[in-house]
Amino acid sequence: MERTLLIIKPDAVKASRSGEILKMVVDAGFEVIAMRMTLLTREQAAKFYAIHEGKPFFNPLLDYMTSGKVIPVALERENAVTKLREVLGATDPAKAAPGTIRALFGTNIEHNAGHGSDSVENGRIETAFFFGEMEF
Ligand code: IDP
Ligand code: MG
Repeated sequence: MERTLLIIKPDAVKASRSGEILKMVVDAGFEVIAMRMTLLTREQAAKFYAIHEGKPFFNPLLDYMTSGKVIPVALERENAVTKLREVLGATDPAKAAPGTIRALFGTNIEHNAGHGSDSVENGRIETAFFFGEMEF
């Protein structure tokens, strides 16, 4: 079964939207296979987002992702990576389809409520980042 990582980002956690977001992914047919709440260190955030190092939004992104608790959630479903990105909506909440997590709960292109893995390979790497190589 395909695996992907959802992160409920600090703005959504602070706004008490975590329950609604989890309900949306469960209603979309995902199984929650692991979940926790954590405050990322700057080092962890930099490692997780290493692909964006050097981009103008990299340091602000680390500020944001370490500004409060996040909820990483390992999810499984057929076609999980593509499907989660559909449920999340476009990176910029202003461009996200109505009814998507980012359209409903995101503030702007940076503070956009949720993360979803962008490939099947990264789904494996990112779930392992938070939950190790444990058998679910
Ligand atoms: P994604 O989260 O939709 O995969 P990425 O391009 O991988 O989008 O960017 C990672 C995160 O960095 C975004 O979710 C968002 O929080 C932030 N970000 C992306 N592009 C910008 C930008 O142009 N300005 C500010 N923040 C951005
Ligand atoms: Mg991405």
